[in-house]
Amino acid sequence: MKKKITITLLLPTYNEVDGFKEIFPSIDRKLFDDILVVDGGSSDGTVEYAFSQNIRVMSQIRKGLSEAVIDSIETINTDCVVEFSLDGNSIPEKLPELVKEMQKGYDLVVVSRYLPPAKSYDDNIVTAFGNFIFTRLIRLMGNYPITDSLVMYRGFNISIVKYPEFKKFLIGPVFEPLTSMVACNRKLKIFEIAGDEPDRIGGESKMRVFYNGGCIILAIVRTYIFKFFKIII
Ligand SMILES: Nc1nc2c(ncn2[C@@H]2O[C@H](COP(=O)(O)OP(=O)(O)OP(=O)(O)O)[C@@H](O)[C@H]2O)c(=O)[nH]1
Ligand SMILES: [Mg+2]
Repeated sequence: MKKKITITLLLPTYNEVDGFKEIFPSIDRKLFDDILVVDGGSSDGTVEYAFSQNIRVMSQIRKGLSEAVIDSIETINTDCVVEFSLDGNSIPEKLPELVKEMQKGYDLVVVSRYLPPAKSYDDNIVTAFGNFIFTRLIRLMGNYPITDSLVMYRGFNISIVKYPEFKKFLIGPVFEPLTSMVACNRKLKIFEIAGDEPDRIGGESKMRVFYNGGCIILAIVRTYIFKFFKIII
């Protein structure tokens, strides 16, 4: 019999108690082998709520969302991780389908906001344009016609973050696009499912559009240099 793929639901949080309380009760915990909250120092009751739900919580070690995610993965023992944003941007109804596809052995499964009929209600003109350009550039690295390279809502095999270029190119908030870059460039098994992105619930956005954009461009350039010259710089 084929071995079951084990999956951790990873929930990065930073002052996200409103969304947490609204969204978490509709997540089917049985889909996952483990659930982990990695918290960035919330002071709004996020951690207390996580404890009340019997969820494992770790405090992030380094500053920054991507650093929180990569460091927390070091503590995870499952084959795969599903990243989920509790700010209302990720819809829990897509989790069973996402897990089903991960069980088929895909290395990366993305809940795309741009795969028809899905739509993002959280985008503005700048983020929509950035998503479009970055995704086109990353799509050209591989064979799979990806439509969303930036969304947090995705599942991936932990082996993706173990490639030498991954840790080297992870500078700034580029964790998710880098999983797409490595998967495309290495011709790993990718799949996308369509899923709307509703507006955020409560709390505040911590994303800095231009800083994020600059860091993503740097990672794209470095991945292309790696692709064509086989050097990691
Ligand atoms: N642990 C940790 N979590 C964070 C940090 N920054 C953001 N988060 C969480 O990561 C998720 C996504 O963060 P957002 O600020 O919404 O960023 P975004 O989704 O890219 O941007 P929006 O367009 O505003 O939704 C949310 O659940 C946040 O609470 C951080 O520095 N550390
Ligand atoms: Mg968000």
